[in-house]
Amino acid sequence: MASRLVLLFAAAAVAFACLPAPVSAVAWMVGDDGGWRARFHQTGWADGKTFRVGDTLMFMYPKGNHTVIQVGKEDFATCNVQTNNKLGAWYSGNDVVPLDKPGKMWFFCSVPGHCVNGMKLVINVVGDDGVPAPAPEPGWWF
Ligand SMILES: [Cu+2]
Repeated sequence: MASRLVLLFAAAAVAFACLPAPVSAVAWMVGDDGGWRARFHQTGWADGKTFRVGDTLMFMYPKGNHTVIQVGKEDFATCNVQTNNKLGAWYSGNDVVPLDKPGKMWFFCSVPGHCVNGMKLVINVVGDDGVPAPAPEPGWWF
């Protein structure tokens, strides 16, 4: 009986070890401790980071000082805040933005003068496909 139990545990352990490790979603604190702030683009915060579908961006700032507006590429380039061009808009100062599909996302602050002074962020979100699972360690029993 006891040996059968040990066998069961061993089988469970092997089965568990063979499961692919799930890629856990990341909640990105935009700007880290400095938060979403003036001249954000110059910080290079997004450089070298890999944003994936399922992750979230968290924009932290004093409510009323800034905004988070998602726009298209053209409006991002020109800091166009005049028209009804918003793909998304957040104002709470504690804004959680889900990254729900692959592709580029453009954000800026709509407070006058902020975007033109560089308070903007562009990220590239990558999907699950095209990201190969890590190869298993070969021959650990040798
Ligand atoms: Cu701002």
